Amino acid sequence: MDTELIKRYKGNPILTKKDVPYPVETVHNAAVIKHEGRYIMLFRSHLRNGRSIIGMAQSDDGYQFQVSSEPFITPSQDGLWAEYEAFGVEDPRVSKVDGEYLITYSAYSRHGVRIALAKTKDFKSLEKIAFITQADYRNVVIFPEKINGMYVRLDRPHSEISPWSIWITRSPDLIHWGESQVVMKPEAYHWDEMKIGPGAPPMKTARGWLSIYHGVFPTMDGAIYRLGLALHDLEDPSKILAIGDSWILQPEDPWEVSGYVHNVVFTCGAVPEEDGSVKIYWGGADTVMCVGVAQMDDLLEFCLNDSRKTTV
Ligand code: BMA
Repeated sequence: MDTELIKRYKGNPILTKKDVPYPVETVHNAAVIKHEGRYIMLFRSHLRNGRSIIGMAQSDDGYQFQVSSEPFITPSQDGLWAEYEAFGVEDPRVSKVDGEYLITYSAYSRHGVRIALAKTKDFKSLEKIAFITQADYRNVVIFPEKINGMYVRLDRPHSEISPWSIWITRSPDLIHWGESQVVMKPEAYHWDEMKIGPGAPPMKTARGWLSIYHGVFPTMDGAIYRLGLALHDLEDPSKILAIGDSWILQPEDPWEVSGYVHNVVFTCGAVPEEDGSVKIYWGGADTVMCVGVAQMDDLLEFCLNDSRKTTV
C-alpha cells in the first residue's frame, strides 16, 4: 500500500535552469496560483553574480510549465526601491484577495532583508506598492481573504534572542501593519528545532486554515530544510489548533539532496483543487522546482491526529 502523504510527480523536477530563455543558474522557491484556469508560477533564480530575480512560467495542467521570455520582478533602478532591492529579490508568495493578486517577496540590500509587496490583476503588469516590514524579515504570506475586515499575514522576523518563530500581523490597508503576536515556535530537539517560517499561503478548509511551513534542523553536515503542517482557527488565525508533530516532506530525491544548497525542500506555494487534492510546489536544493500531490483530507488528518503542543 502506498502510504505517502505527498506523492511526488514522476516527472520531477518540473522546471530547471535549462527551461529558462535567459541566463540563470537556478529555478526554485516558486509561488504558484491559478489565474483564469491556468497555473501561474513566479520562481526565483540566481544570477551568476549570486543575486536573485523572479521569473514567470505558465501551465495548463500544473506540471508542464512554459517560461516567459523576460523576468517578472527585478530590482528597481530608481529611488527607495533601488536602494532596498539592490542585492536581489527572492522567494515570492502570491495570494488572491478581492480580485487582486498580492505578491510578497524578500528584498535584499546592504540594509538587510525586508519584505516588499507588489500587486497585479493579470500577471502582465506589476505595481510595486510598499515595503511592509523593516529588516530583518523573510517569509511573509498573506491569507487569501480578509478576516474580520483586516488583511492578515504570517511572518518570520529574524531573532538572536528567541528562536526564529512564526508571527501573525494585521493591516487595514496592506500598507500599515500591526497587532503582531507570536503564534508558533520551533520545538526543541525536533526536525524544526532551529527555525521555522511560513511557506505557502494558508489554505481555507472546513477545519481551519491549513499552513504548510518549513522547519530547519542543524546537523554536523549543515542544515536540513523540511516541510510540516499547522492548522489555524478560521475566525482567529492567531489561534493554532494543531501542529503536525512530524514533517510531511524531506529532501530525498537526488535534486533535493544535492544542488546549490544541499538537503533543502522549501515551499512558497500550493494550489488546492476542486477535487479535494492539493498540488504542493517546492524548490529542491535551491536549484530546481518540484511538485507533489496530496489529499486535503489526509493533510488535515495528519495534522490533527498527531499534533504536538500548540501553545507558545
Ligand atoms: C533560507 C532562504 C531560502 C532558501 C533556504 C535554503 O534561509 O534563503 O530562500 O531556500 O534558506 O537555502
